Amino acid sequence: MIKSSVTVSLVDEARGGPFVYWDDLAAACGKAKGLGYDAIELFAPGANAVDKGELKGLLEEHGLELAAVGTGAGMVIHGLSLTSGSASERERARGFVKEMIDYGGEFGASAIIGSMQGRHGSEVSPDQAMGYLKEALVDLGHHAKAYDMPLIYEPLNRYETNLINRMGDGAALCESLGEGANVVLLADLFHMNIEETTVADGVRDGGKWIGHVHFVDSNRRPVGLGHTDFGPIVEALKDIGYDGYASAEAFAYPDSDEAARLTMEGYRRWFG
Ligand code: LER
Ligand code: MN
Repeated sequence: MIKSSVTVSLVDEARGGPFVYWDDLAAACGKAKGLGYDAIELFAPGANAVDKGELKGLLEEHGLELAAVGTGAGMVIHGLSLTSGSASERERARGFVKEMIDYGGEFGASAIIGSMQGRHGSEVSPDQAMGYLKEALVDLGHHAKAYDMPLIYEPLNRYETNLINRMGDGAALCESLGEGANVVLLADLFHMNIEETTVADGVRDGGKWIGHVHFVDSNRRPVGLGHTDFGPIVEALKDIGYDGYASAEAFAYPDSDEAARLTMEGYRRWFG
């Protein structure tokens, strides 16, 4: 059974980014429950941003799960990257992610490596960057084992990373690390719309490695407001036996409430 989730951002520096609810966690939890969501996905400034007791209380009050926690604040606030040319910065990046793994882990939620993967460039060759990325994923996947949760790695479109853009390459990376590395893939339907031959083929290429889905339309607006043909994608997700979250990571377009409502309508149509 694929479950529904909606993103909540508390990161001021990410304003305008693809998150449905903003700023007010308590209000977002109330609204998510009101629409029938199973979970929220939290994008927070860091592991100390929301008191764990407060989050636990809100989740319990509204009968919600924590689907996953983002780690991108390490990049957007602190400029950290797991593939930086500086060893000390790579170490700080890993430290930031480990704190987020520890935070989410207590709620049974995985941490997501998206923009924290960084990119290769003048100081770091493509081979070096891939080496750093693999080392980091192995270390962080190992760290996540303490919570019996996998680490989620997200291939991004070419404008956000030059490391891994397609599900097939992500699957090859996971394959090279092995099952024991405890790393799964995030299939973000927006990035895939840019990079894959067809999004459904991308889902099949990711196959058993896909552990999380960002459920969004072609233009990063809520499901139903772009040109994505969801039928074949949903078919492919069923074929690979996916049973994680369909998490609304979309622009708050036309506003947060409508984006959340439209995504739930799409979720019920495609997975209900
Ligand atoms: C970034 O574009 C993205 O899709 C997020 O899920 C990662 O931080
Ligand atoms: Mn995403």
